[in-house]
Amino acid sequence: MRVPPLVIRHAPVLNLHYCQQVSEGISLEELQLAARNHALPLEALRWDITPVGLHYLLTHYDIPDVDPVAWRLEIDGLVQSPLSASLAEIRARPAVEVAVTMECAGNGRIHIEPRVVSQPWLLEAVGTARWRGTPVTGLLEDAGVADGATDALFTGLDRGVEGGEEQDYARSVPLTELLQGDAILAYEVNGIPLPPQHGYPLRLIVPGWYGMTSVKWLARITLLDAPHDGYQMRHSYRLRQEEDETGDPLARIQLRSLMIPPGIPEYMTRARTVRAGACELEGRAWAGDAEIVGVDVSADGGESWAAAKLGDDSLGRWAWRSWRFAWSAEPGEYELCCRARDSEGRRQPLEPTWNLGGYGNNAVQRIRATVVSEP
Ligand SMILES: Nc1nc2c(c(=O)[nH]1)N[C@H]1C(S)=C(S)[C@@H](COP(=O)(O)O)O[C@H]1N2
Ligand SMILES: [Mo]
Repeated sequence: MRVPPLVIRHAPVLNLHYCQQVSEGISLEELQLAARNHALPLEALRWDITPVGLHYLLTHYDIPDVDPVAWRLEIDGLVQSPLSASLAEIRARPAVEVAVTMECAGNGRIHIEPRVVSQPWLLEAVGTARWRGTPVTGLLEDAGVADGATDALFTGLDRGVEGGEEQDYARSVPLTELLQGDAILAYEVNGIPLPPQHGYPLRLIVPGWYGMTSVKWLARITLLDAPHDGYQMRHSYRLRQEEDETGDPLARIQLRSLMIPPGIPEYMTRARTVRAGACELEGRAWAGDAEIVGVDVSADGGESWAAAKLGDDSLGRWAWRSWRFAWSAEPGEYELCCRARDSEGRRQPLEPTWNLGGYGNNAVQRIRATVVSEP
């Protein structure tokens, strides 16, 4: 049965907190997705490493029920010797732990006009975790990459219907990326075995790439002589203007910064009330294809900017950087913004650009705040 397209009109909520007009409201179908796939509460940006239950989630179909004893990882296709490994065998391999900021390619989608209907992310589809596992390269070396292999297809155990096609969730990654990069097959997150929602018992983690690449509930790695042409490659996760256009595949995470909303929220609207005086604004900035070199802050909706102080890079190259800015808040109405700069000379755009899937919108965050001297 199709869920009736009941329209929920809450534009003022989004207006006040994000200063963006959502013209049509969101549908019950979108709410259904949003309830399953939660975002990072912005105040959770305070932690270097996102506590597991606060990391964002995106699961296209159902979380599969995996028996860890029966489970095996198969490696086949263009390899010299196909492999099959148990969880214990994978855990016995050389292990690495890497802090990775992961972000959904659809993050920011709700702010793109005209509206794109899918998982209705605001700005918080991001999180940073310490993933522990074994490098993908070691397993590929053991299987032996055969001549002609160019891409590795990662297939998950979750199955569903999307765009009218029944499918396993599956995505391929160019071998050059895997052989040079820091991709791992992870069985732990933040020191605990992967919880069901994050891909138990094993998932791929491709640092620096948008989240769709990091296939959860991994069952099989198949080496191919071309990129996989399944739905999640051919149709989803491409920057396109038209349905019949091929477009460019989404790959690495574009630069973005976010701010912890200061002060206290109003329950429904999330509008902020800030006490006048010294107010430390803080947040995080990240990019998957460059280094963050600065973050600028504006209190007047982007008219004027001042540089924030970047924190250290102790989490490593694949994780976000903290930033802080000393704001002396005087009574009045403000629109707070933050804007990252990267080592390639790029800055976050002030406005989103439209594309069919609503991907890659890294336009600056805007937070309305009222500064008051008395409660
Ligand atoms: N098997 C499988 N892997 C998947 C997905 C999925 O639906 N199924 N979603 C992808 C998407 S779109 C994202 S953004 C990330 C989210 O990872 P997380 O839920 O652990 O945060 O997982 C990716 N891996
Ligand atoms: Mo995603």
